[in-house]
Formats: sequence, structure tokens, C-alpha cells
Amino acid sequence: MARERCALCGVRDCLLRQGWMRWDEEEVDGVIALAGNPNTGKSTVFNALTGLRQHVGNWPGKTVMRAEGILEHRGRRFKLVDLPGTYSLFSLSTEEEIARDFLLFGRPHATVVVVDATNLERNLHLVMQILEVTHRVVVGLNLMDEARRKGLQVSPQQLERDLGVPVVPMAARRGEGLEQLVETVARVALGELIPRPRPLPLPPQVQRPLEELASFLEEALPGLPHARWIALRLLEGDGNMQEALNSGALRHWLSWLQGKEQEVVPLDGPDPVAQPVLERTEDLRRRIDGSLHDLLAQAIYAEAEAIARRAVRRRKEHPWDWEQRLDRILTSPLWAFPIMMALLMGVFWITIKGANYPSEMLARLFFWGEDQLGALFQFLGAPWWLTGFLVHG
Ligand SMILES: Nc1nc2c(ncn2[C@@H]2O[C@H](COP(=O)(O)OP(=O)(O)O)[C@@H](O)[C@H]2O)c(=O)[nH]1
Ligand SMILES: [Mg+2]
Repeated sequence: MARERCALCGVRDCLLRQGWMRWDEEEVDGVIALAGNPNTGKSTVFNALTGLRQHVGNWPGKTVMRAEGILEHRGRRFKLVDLPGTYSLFSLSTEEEIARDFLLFGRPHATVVVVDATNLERNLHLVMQILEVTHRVVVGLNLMDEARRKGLQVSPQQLERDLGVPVVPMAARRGEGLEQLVETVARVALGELIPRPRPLPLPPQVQRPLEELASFLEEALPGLPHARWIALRLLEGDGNMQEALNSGALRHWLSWLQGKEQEVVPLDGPDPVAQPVLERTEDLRRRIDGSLHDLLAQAIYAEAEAIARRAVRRRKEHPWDWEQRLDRILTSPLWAFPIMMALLMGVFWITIKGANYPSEMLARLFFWGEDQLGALFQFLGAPWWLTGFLVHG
């Protein structure tokens, strides 16, 4: 399906035909995407907010489930789209591609990123990647009940200051925080609240080429949204993005956004802007020392660690501390092997040597019992053959 030419515009991989913008046909006041790592409570939030007003199907051309539902709030209707759970937006897995493409081309009016408060640092990696694509983000800080149980104090205020986007603490399974989440995300979707995320600090050797390519793209395709993200993908050598540029899908999408879809002329060859943009990309990529992917990942990891350190406090003398400490020792590179060997030796000793003690004790117990029973039978004056049969066996 993805490779077919669109009958209307002639563009291959036509994003409109693929159904990315299908929501536009329906009467809603806005589209809200729901993103997050797997198992953070995304579906719990989705079900609580949409109730039975759900529609389940597949993503266009993919076998990944797509769930959509209607969320009503203060007389407004929003479409809520549950994205596949992912840890990142960078890899080539189908789920990540879907989440990434929807955030880019579906252009939701707001995105809720559901994060696991008990595992903040890892969850922040995805938050920061999403903030590179869109600013209209609300963080749903979920599993706060679980965090409390584990002795973790997670500060939504601190997180909000560091990220620059609204953060709503929640315990979705109990329904806590959902009302505030809806209120906040509706305001973002309607443009009443404008999040201003703090830019991810990038090393200069990445920052400069990125900015240069982004402005080159904006000149080549005036009005192109997400130019920075698209530039990043191109610099990373993302084949899908190159193809979208080459085939004219990107230009077509832009025309559609600008309401000029009718003016699109079917292309015979590659889009004329593709060649200069790709050449410039090659040029700039040579200026980056090392792998852009690694440099970017390092920047994200460092920032996530710093933010999580400021936002999370661990209460002392809590069982969770012991659990953590034990876990750290058992899985440490230094101790894991000796501990495993010691455990194995222990098991050997028990099977070979240690088992003698209980069996000896049992034998002693039986002989003692036999003597006692014998004495009892004698006392009762039982005949010798009955005692022999019942006691001595
Ligand atoms: N303790 C607790 N559990 C939750 C909360 N939200 C979701 N869960 C549970 O976490 C598990 C994963 O939730 P689910 O909504 O399927 O996560 P998804 O993979 O992100 O869609 C389920 O067992 C939920 O009941 C919460 O706020 N607190
Ligand atoms: Mg789910």
C-alpha cells in the first residue's frame, strides 16, 4: 500500500492517501495523541477518558492496532489517538515509525506523554525526543501511587520547571489526576496554553549543522513545519525521510497543510528540491565528528539523568532501598559472578553432603519410635507375633 502512487496527486507514499490525516474529515475541535513507553498506563488513561466512544482498527498499511476515541470536555470534542508504546522515536521499528510519523504528519493539536514516575529517567528519553518534534506536550506523570509505595518522592513542579511543559501527577488506575490532565491538555489543544519547552543542550558540532540545514529546508520548502526535526532525520541518514523528500510526499503534505492541495502537479521524476537539499545534507554531515545518532543519544541521556536527579527524592530507611541495594549488588559486574558461584556451591553441598544430616535425623527418629512402640506393645501384653508384624516390620 505504501508504495502505490496516489490516484489524485501522483505522489508515491502519499501521506493523505495513507490516512495520516484521516481525522481531519471528522468534526472535532482538536486531535490529541497519547504517547509513552510500554506499560506506563497509556491504555488505562485512554479508556478512562474515552469510555465506550472508541474505534479500533489498524494503522494505514500496518498490522499494528490503532485505537481512537472521542473525549468530551466542556462542550468540546477531541479525538484521542492511542499511539503504540515505544521507548524511542529513533529506531526503525514499525511502532516507532508510526508514533513518529503521526506526531509529524498527523500534527496533533496536543500530545500527552504518559510517563512512569517510578522509572522517571528512562521515560524522560522519550519525552525529550517528542519535544524535538512538537512543543504542544503535556506530561502525565502516572503511577504516582506506586512511586509513593516505593518511597520515591517525585516533584511535578520541579519537572515542569526543567522541561518547560505542563506536568500533571496522576494515578490513572484510581482515576487520580485525570480531570486535571483533561483540563490541561484541552487548553493546550485549543491554544489557550502554550508550552515552551527548554531546548535540549546539544554539542556545538551538532547544533550548528542542524540549524543550517533546517533553515536551508525552510527556504527550499517555505512554511515547512518541523524543519528542525526533518533536518535531524536527514542528517542521520533516515531513508524514509529522504524518500519522502524525493518522492514529493513532503511537498504534497505541505500543500495540503496550506490548503493548496489542488495546486499540486503530479511529479514525473524526483522533487526538484530534493537534490540540493540532499547535497547540502551530505556536506554538513561531514562536519560532524562521529555518529550523530550517538552524539544525540548522549545529549539526551545526560539531560534525562540531570532532570531525574533533581525531580526524584528517595526516602531513607525504606524497604525499597533494601530491594534496590540488593538488586544493585546481585547485578553488579563485580559481585554477580562470585555470588552465583557461591550459590551453586551451596546447592552442590546440600545435594551431596548436607542431605546426610536430615536423613540421619530421620533414621534416628524412626529407631527411637520403634523402641517406644515396642515398649508400649510389651506393656499392653501384645503377643510377640503382633508386635513383630506391626512394629518391627
Ligand atoms: N498502581 C498503578 N497501576 C497502574 C496505574 N495506571 C495503570 N496501571 C497498571 O499498569 C498496567 C499497565 O497499564 P496499561 O494501561 O495497559 O499500560 P500501557 O501499556 O501503557 O497501555 C496495568 O496493569 C494497569 O492496571 C496507576 O496509576 N497506578
Ligand atoms: Mg496499551
